[in-house]
Amino acid sequence: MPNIVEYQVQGHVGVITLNNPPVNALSVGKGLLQGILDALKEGDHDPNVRVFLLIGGGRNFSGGADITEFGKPPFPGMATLRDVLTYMDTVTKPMVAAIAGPTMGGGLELAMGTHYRCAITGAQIGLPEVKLGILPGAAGTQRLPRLIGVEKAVEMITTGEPVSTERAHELGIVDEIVTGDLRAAAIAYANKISKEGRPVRRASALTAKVEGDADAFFAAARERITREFRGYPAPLECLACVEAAVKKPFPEGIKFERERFEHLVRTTESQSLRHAFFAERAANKIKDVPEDTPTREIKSAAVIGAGTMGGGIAMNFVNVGIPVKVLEASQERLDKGFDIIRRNYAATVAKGRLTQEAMDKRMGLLQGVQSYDDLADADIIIEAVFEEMDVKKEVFRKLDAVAKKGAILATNTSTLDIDQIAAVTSRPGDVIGLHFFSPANVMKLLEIVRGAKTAHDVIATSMKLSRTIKKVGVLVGVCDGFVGNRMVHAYFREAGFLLEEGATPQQVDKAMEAFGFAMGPFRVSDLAGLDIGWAIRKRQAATRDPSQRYSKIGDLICERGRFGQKTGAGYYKYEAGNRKPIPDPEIEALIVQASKDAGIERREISDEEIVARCMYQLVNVGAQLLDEGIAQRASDIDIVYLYGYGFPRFRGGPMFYADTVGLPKVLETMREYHARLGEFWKPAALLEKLATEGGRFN
Ligand code: 3H9
Repeated sequence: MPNIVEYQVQGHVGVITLNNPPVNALSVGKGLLQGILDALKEGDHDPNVRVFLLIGGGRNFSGGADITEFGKPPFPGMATLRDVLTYMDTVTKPMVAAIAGPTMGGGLELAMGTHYRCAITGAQIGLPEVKLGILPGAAGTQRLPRLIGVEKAVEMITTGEPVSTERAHELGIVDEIVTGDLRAAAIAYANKISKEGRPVRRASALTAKVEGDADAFFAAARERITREFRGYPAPLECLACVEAAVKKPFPEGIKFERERFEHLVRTTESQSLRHAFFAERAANKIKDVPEDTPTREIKSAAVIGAGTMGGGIAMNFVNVGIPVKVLEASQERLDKGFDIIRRNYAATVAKGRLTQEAMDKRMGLLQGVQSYDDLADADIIIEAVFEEMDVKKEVFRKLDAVAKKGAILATNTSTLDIDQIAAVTSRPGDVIGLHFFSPANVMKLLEIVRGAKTAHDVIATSMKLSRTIKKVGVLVGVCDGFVGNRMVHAYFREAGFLLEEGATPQQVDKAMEAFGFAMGPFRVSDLAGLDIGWAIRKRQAATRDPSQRYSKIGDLICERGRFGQKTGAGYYKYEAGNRKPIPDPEIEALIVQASKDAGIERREISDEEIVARCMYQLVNVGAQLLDEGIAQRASDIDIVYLYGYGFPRFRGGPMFYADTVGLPKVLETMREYHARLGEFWKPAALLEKLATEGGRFN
């Protein structure tokens, strides 16, 4: 193992190499920053050293500060990034940074503390701190606007989006693009700087300028950011720091930035966003399927069904260059399905987000077929047919007969028992659930459902596939509705009870939207369509326990032919060609009557109660899923909600939200609801346990 920082003098270049795989996070605790500081001091006193080079030992320069150290006690006696940068501003020999791979956050701040930056093609260069609910806290908000101008710096810092090597060169972050072996090229560049006698160039000595009226620029930016980033405090704080770069001298700007950083890092929003970052990565890890499990090759795919779901699923594959055969019963249905896909791509082309050439290439990778025999050579086959057990079983019997050995047989079911489906085949190990969320070409979540007999390499391949097709895969077990839908069922049910007790659809929606959801439950229902749920409820009516509370409001609305936006009316009414929901007195009258018929006296319901009741239903079912082992870990449930249900990221996911509220408080409220509202409110055993023991879900 090389030292975390290696210092070598090559000719007259003091080369400081960062070795902290996998991303060269700038760890204080492991001594990486202390190592850089020591090396700089040593070279500073060495007359043989004329120029410094900072370079990453692995594939990248640095991914930034070590996020795992945030919120931890400081490491006394160890240098921090700010200590290193303060010292760098006193160094009188030129310093060069060699940028490669992801060079982000503190990594870029360190590079901006040097005097010259060279970079190799393929780097991703940015200040993504805002995505973690913080701001660049090591002078990034002060140096970047001085280097590239205020407008562009505001854009980069408030969105957190990285730029390419070439763009960074255009902007003035990178001075020289180098090719070939980075180390050799960077040493040559450093030597050139030294030989030409180029001076030290401190970004801190430059002036951050706004083109035009600075006050007007910041006022407009503040207004836009407030509107765009509702619920997120960091973007506005980033802007305030850039404004300080314009209006205050460098040392004062740094002081201001530091204060705002310290404030943000403690906010619940930042804790939630950092949780989401690690949760997303943890979801890739499966307890009994090690990371080195061999995977099967997926070079071709097949989708059964060219409906909205099947078409959306197929698009994911052709988007990444994997050819797909789409099976339908008739040419007419194939034509209809392909037409929708074509229109979908054409809309993207019209918006300038896809070239016509790329669209043609993708369409060319789609092939319509009408016989199961045509699926024989596919590496993976995903069925997206009608959600009915017998239909699915029939499809799998046919697949078992035609699919090649080793093909993965996947079902897109959102509720049905994978084990029953697998049991009709002679190869249950090859069967898995791949639950895409609608619209399947847009939604990032992929619930990967393992059956009792699903083979480990099929699980590993599916997890890898989720990344290939740019989805976030979460492994779950078999139960009715899996993780996402089982939880959301309780959420919608509760929203219905709230109507019965005194709320209106618009009040519930407004409360949940103020909480952070893009749309409240009734707007979502109207968008998705009410008829499918109604059909399911009618099928289940015979087996429903009559002693359990049941709100009829959803059924009554459907009985009037109101199926949501597609029929121009649902919980709301809609004007033709307009998606804006309009509260409808007819629905309010229907709800009031329904309360009366159910013998419920309507009352004033606070927004706080609406949020608590909807959210804690999610949390309670989440706790049951954990207890039953359907979800591997609480953070997986959070990821399902963040990527599948538009859960506000700044709240970290339902389980993390419960942790931030405090489980004893959640439990106390649930017990109160249990006494008042009945069995659906019985606290889950795991919640009882954790709340009593002072534990957390995460
Ligand atoms: C900052 O810099 C603050 C300063 O302004 C101020 C300081 C005073 N720290 O994503 P991957 C881990 S804030 C700790 O799968 P990729 C990650 O958890 C920071 N750990 O790789 C994972 O661990 P595991 C600003 C980190 O190639 C492993 O590395 N920087 C960090 O797909 C591999 O990660 C950012 O926000 C970190 N900074 O993508 C950048 N970064 O294997 C955050 C990664 O145990 N990082 N890990 O699951 C990223 O965006 C991506 O990781 C990156 C690589 C693009 C770098």
